[in-house]
Amino acid sequence: MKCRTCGKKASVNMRQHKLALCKEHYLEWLPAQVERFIQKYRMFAHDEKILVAVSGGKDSLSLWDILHYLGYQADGLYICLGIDSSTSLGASGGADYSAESQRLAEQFAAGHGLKLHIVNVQEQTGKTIPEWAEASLRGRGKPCSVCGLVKRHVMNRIARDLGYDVLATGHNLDDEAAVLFGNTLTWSGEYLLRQGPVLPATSGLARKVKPLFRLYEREMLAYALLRGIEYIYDECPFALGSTSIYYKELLNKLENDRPGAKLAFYLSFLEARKKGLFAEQEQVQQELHPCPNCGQPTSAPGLCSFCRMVKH
Ligand code: Q46
Ligand code: ZN
Ligand code: ZN
Repeated sequence: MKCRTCGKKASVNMRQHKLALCKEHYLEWLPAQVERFIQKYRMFAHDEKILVAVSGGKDSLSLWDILHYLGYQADGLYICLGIDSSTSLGASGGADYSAESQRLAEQFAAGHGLKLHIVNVQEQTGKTIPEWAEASLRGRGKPCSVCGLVKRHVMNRIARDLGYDVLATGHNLDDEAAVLFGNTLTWSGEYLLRQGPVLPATSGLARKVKPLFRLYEREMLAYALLRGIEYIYDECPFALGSTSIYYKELLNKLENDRPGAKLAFYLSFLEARKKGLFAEQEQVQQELHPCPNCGQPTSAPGLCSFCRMVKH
């Protein structure tokens, strides 16, 4: 297989794009793609301040790397969840997941001269994520819903308090297609409506964007490896056995037989939405009001779910 640009031996072959590239040209191609999507979906401009949610994994670190390379003003935010080897709740392995991912995020920031904000959930709320999950779920189920709630709250707060215009996350096409697949199986109109590469700023919350949403997981993996980015290889121990991993595997089977199917699935959804497939749901948007404690918009009467959880 030869590089389409220079004819040298290719390092990455992308069947879905009928494109093979050598290392040098792949490392030029991928950021150029990201720039094209930033423009096409009007994610942000060069004079805006961007906050990248960095987990220490390959996608978020690569996103930060690419935005820096493209000349955007992007700072990082690492949220320490307190997931370590003492974590119970049925998770196996993942020894010191949080400590190791924080070390890698800090190492990346220092190596590139970038600013990284660090928020420690335990210091801020008195408990780690597994402890919050234990307290609110009493050992039933995974801590992921609590974790998602806390991460969203912290990201919104930091973006608002420090004056960031945009919050960027490293979700790739495989992540987005798996969520879409799950929402489509149940035709969850409300969730489908909230899916997309750009969530406009509302009620004092920064705009949320996913600049990698059209890139396949394996394209991102190739980028991180070829760029020599050191990232945490293990997933969070609570991700093991999740339905989203199962959906990813199903979609990979489909992709294997029909290269490009995953991307087509996601892009057709965006197209259908643009044509008004969910117009009805769009009209019954929930009324939001600011939480009397933290000021973040919420649909719940009284305190938002985060403040309710932390106050108890
Ligand atoms: S970090 Fe948190 Fe994920 Fe771990 S506890 Fe679940 S939600 S799996 S992206
Ligand atoms: Zn080449
Ligand atoms: Zn609140």
